[in-house]
Amino acid sequence: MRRRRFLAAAGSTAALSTAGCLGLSAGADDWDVGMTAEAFRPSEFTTTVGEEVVWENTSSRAHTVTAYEDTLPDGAAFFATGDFESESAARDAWDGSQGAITSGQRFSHTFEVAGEYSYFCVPHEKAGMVGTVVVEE
Ligand SMILES: [Cu+2]
Repeated sequence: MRRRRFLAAAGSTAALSTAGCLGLSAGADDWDVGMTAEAFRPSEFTTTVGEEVVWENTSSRAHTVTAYEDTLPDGAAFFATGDFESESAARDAWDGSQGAITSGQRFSHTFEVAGEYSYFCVPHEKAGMVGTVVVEE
């Protein structure tokens, strides 16, 4: 989504950082992956190494973005809303709000290793709320 890069460049450079949960309110259409009640949209997103991917909770429900740890490419960093260090920590901590991003909040992750990354939403995994980020060289 090239448009986001242009907006990010033209807008406030302070708005986006490498921090995990940015907590910005919905504003410019400068995110890559949105969310519905039980799905990531798009469910598959392609980017390139070193690019920041931004998720925004465009729904009214609380969600998480949590990597499937066992499927990470070799050498790739684990990522999750709530800054958990592992998938099991994120699952264990879930109580309805721990690690969640709520409506209008954002989460970002910069992918430094090429490959395919699968992730899910802790409370809605069983409903099929899973996604993939494909990171190309
Ligand atoms: Cu969810």
